[in-house]
Amino acid sequence: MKKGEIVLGCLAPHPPHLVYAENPPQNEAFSEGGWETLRWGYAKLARKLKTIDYDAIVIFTPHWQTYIGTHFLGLPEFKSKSVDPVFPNLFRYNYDLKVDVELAEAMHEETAKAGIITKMMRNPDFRVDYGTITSCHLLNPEWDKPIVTISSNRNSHYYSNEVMIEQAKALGDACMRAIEKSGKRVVLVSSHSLSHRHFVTEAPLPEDMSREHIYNHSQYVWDMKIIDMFRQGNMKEVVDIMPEFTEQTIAETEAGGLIWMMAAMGIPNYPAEIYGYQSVIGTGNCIACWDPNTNTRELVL
Ligand code: 2X7
Ligand code: FE2
Repeated sequence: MKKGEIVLGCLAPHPPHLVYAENPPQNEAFSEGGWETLRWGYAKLARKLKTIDYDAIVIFTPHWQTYIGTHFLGLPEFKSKSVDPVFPNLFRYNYDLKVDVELAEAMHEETAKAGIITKMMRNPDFRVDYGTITSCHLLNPEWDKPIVTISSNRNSHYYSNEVMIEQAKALGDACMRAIEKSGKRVVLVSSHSLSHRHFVTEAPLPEDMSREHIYNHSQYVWDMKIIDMFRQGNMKEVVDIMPEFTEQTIAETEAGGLIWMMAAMGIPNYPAEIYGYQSVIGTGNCIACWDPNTNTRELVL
């Protein structure tokens, strides 16, 4: 069997506002739009994905939080309504998604072999988190590929950002070994914002773009510094600076998604493709991807 490989790694932020703004038939809420810079960026990345031959999407989400170990979705189908606990006015999404259970089990097995506590989620009534749904919807609105969701073990909170990084690296290495053995072509997705200070009161009309701006200037400067490293292909430095960035900007990188993805991809030393940056309720959101294929890698923005 041919060795499996990671064909793309995507940084895919998941504010539910972006799905709300798109008005897809799955979501009950209605909007007049909003956050176009991010939505148009997503549409461009979704078009690139359509040109790539791949078998499954593997997504790491900070909104499925597990306190004992790392969990993997482990049933072929999950179908229900996902209601955002903070923004039920924006996000009440009817999902029906397929899971690549074979790949999830292979990653679970390699993760256990690496000494990480891990479990398969086999509860048919389990409610899939809105991070998974939002990022997957915007990357692949047709939902025509199976996914694997990986939970975020709360290492940053239980221990420290440094422990989180070590654990996320070990998890990324384990997932890579499983992908290689599977023979599959896989897209990785790290679902999160960058800086994460946000407003505490919502505008009367959520999509009123006259109210949207970054929370404060220092958050913006940090985000730009990190994005510049993405552009330079300096992911080793991003990994090194991650504890400080996470602490200073309360970033959603605290869950470990970016480090997990970078470790699985061998810490890329080539430039990321940047698809957009915009604030959502004051948080900093960047859409980016790392394309290991030199023939298809582009300078997007
Ligand atoms: O989960 C989120 C997020 N990460 C950023 C912005 C707004 C809402 O939800
Ligand atoms: Fe989030």
